[in-house]
This record gives sequence, structure tokens and C-alpha cells, in this order.
Amino acid sequence: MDYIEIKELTVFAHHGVYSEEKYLGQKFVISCKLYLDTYKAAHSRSLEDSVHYGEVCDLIHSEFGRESFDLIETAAEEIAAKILFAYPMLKGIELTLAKPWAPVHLPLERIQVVIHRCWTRCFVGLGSNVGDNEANLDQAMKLLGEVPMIRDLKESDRLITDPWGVEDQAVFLNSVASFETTLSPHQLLKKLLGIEDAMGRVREQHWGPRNIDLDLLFYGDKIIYTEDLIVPHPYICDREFVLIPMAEIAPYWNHPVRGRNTRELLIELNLSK
Ligand code: PH2
Ligand code: MG
Ligand code: MG
Repeated sequence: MDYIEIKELTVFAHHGVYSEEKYLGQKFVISCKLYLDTYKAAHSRSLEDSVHYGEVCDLIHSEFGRESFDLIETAAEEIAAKILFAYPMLKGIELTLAKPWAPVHLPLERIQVVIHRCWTRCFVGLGSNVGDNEANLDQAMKLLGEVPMIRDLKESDRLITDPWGVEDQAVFLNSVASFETTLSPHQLLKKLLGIEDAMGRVREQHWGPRNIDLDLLFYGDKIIYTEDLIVPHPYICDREFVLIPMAEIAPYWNHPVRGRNTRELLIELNLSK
């Protein structure tokens, strides 16, 4: 993808673990690649259609030293987030933060951290069959919207569905949320579990009654198979309560394992009944 590159902007700041670093401050050197589509601006010849690199430099210069962090990882993360939120047109950023005077008593040129953050479209299944189901989904959507590094949050229609898997329980209210995030899949999973906990979810029975369930269905086109997280969610193709809302809000979204879009998967599921 196209990018605009800012190379080696020097800023004086007070980040560091040691008190001398916090007190005296030191030189930091920031470089970044701003990923965006440059085609539109190239042809419209208008800065409106691009990101003003001078403004980004000013933003880095004025914001980078505002707060002092112990770790260059934190300083890099914070400034990358500020840039991404200031320019919605950006699809992502690669940011390098270097500390040429890092207090290491050995000959070296610089210490640096390099981070990549890009907006990835995700889908999360919502379900509730204990308490006030509508209010529970409202609350979950509100808390999702408050997660830093989530944007463009939308929800499908909600539907009342018969319990699937364990059938001897109350009907569910289900929907699917769609958003973009720069969080990693595991960080996002942690946020989802945090919302379930904050809403007082108790885990008693597998596939049993719950006031709120938030399942990560898709993380871009990523395929993940780890002990605590499988993406795409393993039961997507078997569940009408996921495929109906998915086919409503993202009918042409491709399931990266099955190689079918959600609309086709819904048709296949109905045919298999
Ligand atoms: N969730 C389950 C098990 N069964 N059935 C319906 N209809 N809706 C759900 O959200 C649901 C379910 C486990 O998460
Ligand atoms: Mg579930
Ligand atoms: Mg779950």
C-alpha cells in the first residue's frame, strides 16, 4: 500500500526508566510510514484528500513530550494512537521510535522500537438469554464503543433465536457487531472477556444460560488457532443466529477457511436442514 514517510524527526523528551532520564531528558528520533491511498489526492491535487505531513510533524512535536513514560514501547503506542485518531483517512502506521542516547554503557548507534498498527475490520457475535436481553445487548454495545482503539462500530438487527447446542434454556437475543480496531486479536479477546466480566457474567454450564456472550467471529481475514482463541469462530457455519446477522451486514464477507461468503454459508446451512 502507498505511504507517506516521515524520517528522523528529532524531539526532546523525558521518557525513561531511570530518574536521570526523567529529570534531564534526552533526544528521541521518530520515523513513521503513514499508510493511505495517495491516488485520490494525486488526481484531485487537493490536500483535503491526503494527510498533511507538516501537521503530523507538528502533532508529534507537540504531543510526544506531553506525558513522560518509562518505556519507549508506551511512548510509541501513545503517539501512534494519536496520529491514527487524528487522521481517519490513515489505514495504518508503522512507527519507529529511537533513543540514540539510551543509557547503555556500550558502543551502539541507537536503541529503537518499531510498531505496526493498522485498522482491521472485526465481527463479534452478541448473545443474551438471562435478564433483560435488550438492555444487556445495549450495555455490551455501549462498552464496546468505549474501548479505546475501536472505531466505526455498528450493529446488525437483533433477532430472537431458539437455543442452539443446549436446547433446554430460554430463547436468546442475538446480533452481530462490526467495527475496526488496531488491537491485536488477543488484546481484543481480553477486552471482550473484560466486558463480559464487567457485566457480571458467570460461567456455569458450557453453552448454558448467560446474561451476555461476546464471541470474536472474524478478525479481518486472519486464521488463528491457539489454545485460548480460534478465529474464525469454529461454529459460524452451523449457527443461523450468527449467519443471519452476518449476511445482513456483510453478505460478501469471505470466510477465510471455508472460502465462501456469509450469504453463501447461510444458504448452505439452510439447504443442509
Ligand atoms: N450461544 C451459545 C449456545 N447456544 N443459541 C442461541 N440461539 N444463541 C446463542 O447466542 C447461543 C446459543 C453459546 O455461546
Ligand atoms: Mg458463544
Ligand atoms: Mg463465548
